[in-house]
Amino acid sequence: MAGSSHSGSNFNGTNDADGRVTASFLGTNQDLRLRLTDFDIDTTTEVRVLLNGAHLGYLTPTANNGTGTSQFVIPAEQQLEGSNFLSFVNINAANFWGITNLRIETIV
Ligand SMILES: [Ca+2]
Ligand SMILES: [Ca+2]
Ligand SMILES: [Ca+2]
Repeated sequence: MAGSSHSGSNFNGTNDADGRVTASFLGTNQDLRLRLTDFDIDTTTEVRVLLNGAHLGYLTPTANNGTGTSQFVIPAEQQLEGSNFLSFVNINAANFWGITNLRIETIV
């Protein structure tokens, strides 16, 4: 995973220009949970999340210019063997937003 680095626009000095950030993880045969810290998510549809190109959900809104937490379940049957790709896509590349602290956990 991308780990604790910051991605996005105007989030701790980030300047992503196209509103799109990607990350990858290795597939497993278990259900997984993706957790991350998000920044300045102003609406329920500001940032869409895709798993291997398929819709997974949206980042959870935060206070204006604030941080929050988003989490998603990634069922075993939606994972590919080997590399899996997550895309975070802002509805408007000019928006301020960000993600950090991406973590993939096994659901026990
Ligand atoms: Ca980008
Ligand atoms: Ca925003
Ligand atoms: Ca804002």
